Amino acid sequence: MPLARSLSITSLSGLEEWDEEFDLEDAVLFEIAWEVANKVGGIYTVIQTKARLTAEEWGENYFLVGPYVESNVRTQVELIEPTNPALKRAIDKMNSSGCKVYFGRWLIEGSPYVVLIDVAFTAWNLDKWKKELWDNFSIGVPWFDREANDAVLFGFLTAWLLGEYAAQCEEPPHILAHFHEWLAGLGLALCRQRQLPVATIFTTHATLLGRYLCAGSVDFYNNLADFNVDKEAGDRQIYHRYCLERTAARCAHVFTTVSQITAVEAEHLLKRKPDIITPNGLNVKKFSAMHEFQNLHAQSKNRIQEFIRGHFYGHLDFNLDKCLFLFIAGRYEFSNKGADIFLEALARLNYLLRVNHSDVTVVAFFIMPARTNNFNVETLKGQAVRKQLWDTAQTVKERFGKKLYESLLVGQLPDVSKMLSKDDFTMMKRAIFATQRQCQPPICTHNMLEDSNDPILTCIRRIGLFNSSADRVKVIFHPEFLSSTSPLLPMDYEEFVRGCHLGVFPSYYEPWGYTPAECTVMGIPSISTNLSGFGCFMEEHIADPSAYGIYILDRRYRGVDESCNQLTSYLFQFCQQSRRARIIQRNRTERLSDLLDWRYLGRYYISARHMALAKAFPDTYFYQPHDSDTAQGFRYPRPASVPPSPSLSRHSSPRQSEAEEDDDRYDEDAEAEKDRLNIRQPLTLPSKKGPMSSLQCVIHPAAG
Ligand code: G6P
Ligand code: 1S3
Repeated sequence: MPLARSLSITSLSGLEEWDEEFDLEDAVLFEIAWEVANKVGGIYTVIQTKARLTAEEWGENYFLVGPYVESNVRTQVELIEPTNPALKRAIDKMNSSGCKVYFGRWLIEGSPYVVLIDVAFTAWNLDKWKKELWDNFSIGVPWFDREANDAVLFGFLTAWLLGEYAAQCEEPPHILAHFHEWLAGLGLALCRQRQLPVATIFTTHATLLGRYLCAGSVDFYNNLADFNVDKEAGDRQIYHRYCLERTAARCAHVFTTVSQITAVEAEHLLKRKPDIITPNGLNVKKFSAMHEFQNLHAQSKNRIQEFIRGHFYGHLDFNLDKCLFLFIAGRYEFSNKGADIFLEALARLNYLLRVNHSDVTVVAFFIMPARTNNFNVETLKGQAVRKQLWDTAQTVKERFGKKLYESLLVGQLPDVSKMLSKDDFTMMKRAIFATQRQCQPPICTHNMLEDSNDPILTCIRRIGLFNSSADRVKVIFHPEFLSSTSPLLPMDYEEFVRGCHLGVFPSYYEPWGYTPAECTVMGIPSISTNLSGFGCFMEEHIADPSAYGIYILDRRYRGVDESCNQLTSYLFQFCQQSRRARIIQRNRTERLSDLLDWRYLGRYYISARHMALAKAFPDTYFYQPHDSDTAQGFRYPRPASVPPSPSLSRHSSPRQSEAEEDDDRYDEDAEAEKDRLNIRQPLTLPSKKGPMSSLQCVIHPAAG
């Protein structure tokens, strides 16, 4: 009996309605990725956050397929018997033929089913399968490339699973298999070569060659059309990986990528234009109290301030209440992620704040994992000294309180000069002496293994940002991901982001970029670039992004030095905002979160799936392209509270008069309501231009 499953996505604070009636019949969806229940990078976030929506749509017919990694399974997966009879027979058959395939529920939102395959257990097949790969696709994988070997095993095993499932179905099945990234791509190519009844989708989250070329000194975007791709891949010893990636892209019924900029890259490097863009979303948490996220900011900021008190002990000659926390976080790719121009801009900002006698101090955090052998002593000592000062203050406070209480009990006002004893003073003096320090507060919180040639430290040595008293910009490099169990900064990443004022992500190579998106849904402004998928997406969907705290740096049409100046001016402008202006801006930023919610962005995945089913099974499914498939229909207007006149609108970030500075009690509700009403106006500007057109233009040389 065919199941009629379809999804209707309704309006989210003004986003256009979207209804798609599409009868999925008896289709079954397998979503295959190396990062299913296995955190490596951004693809994990895509799969994990999207699961709830996909499970709502596909119910019992949705299965994620990934590698079996015991440590992950122990903490994230509940192993159970397969629920689908045909799938159970397929898994049993594979297990009786020398494989180890597990079935369970992934304990995340949506609790999707997972099929986890132990690739190492079937490594005995590797040579045989490599030969088959060579015979059928002429792709030779060298023995020493462990990741590529895993890709071969995973590919053959997933194709085996899908083939076996098809064979075990009583009726001819309608299988839809969505493969993510080159590591999972071979399974797709094998499905096509074996002519399995499977509709296939391949999503690339970054191209292999793009990442490698950008990390070098190549002028990537201006030469996209001219690269000799085979030679470039060969020169970098990734030709076999590149072939696996390109084969998957070429064989798929539907090929997708996460942003328009990566679509253009894929068209040139993988030689296929994506059929649809599938931007990345997030699971947006909505608080019942409207300003709860502002309170969370204040709470998390207090915790960061505590850390700063310890880190800068003996040098706390700046006002913490006028201190702004900036951060960059992510995979440690120094120039791809823009850490290079961020440091340079910080040096320029330091100069500007000094010459303008600003009372603002900026602390810039670099959270990028590098090789270390643990925290360094000076950093740990800082937190110990802070703790000691706190304990001393508590002891003296208790003694003081006791004396005060005793005096009040006998009906007398205390003699204040006798409230503290000699011992109390000695204890306090000793605590103050302990805060003396001969060195500057450290830049790096850990002992780096490659200290002398680490790119961030080398750059800091060159630009001379050493956390000296005269510096208005201080730098802290934390070369490890954050954790709530850290003895230094016991906060998880989300809490930390909430407590900061601005995320800075001036990437040169960034197919999407989850970090600024995460900032946005937490109401924290961010800087991204027009070379990142996120930046381009926001530019396209928001009339005045900076008014919403979304600063988009131009790295496409400007040289490195010019981009760096622009970044400096964004940072300087940000430092000049009053507290009240920052609060208004955070409210606006948070209002954009619906745009990044899977409930809105999930529609592109849905379209891709319908498109693939209709291509693979034209007798059963029909697909009518939807207007919004180009991801371009909707545009947020300028906030109504931003002055409309051109002369006044130069600063689209909120600004106030001197009298209002630092007053954080203003009518947020009225301001928010004004903007919300504005958003509810009929939405205009559905762009009819093709998905790629905005990128067909000259791009300024980047590397420098
Ligand atoms: C939130 C809190 C306010 C606090 C403000 C600090 O909005 O609700 O009580 O004053 O954060 O903002 P700032 O940008 O100075 O960290
Ligand atoms: C990739 O991860 P990355 O940080 O190596 O995939 C992510 C998810 O699609 C994407 O957000 C990111 O830009 C890519 O680079």
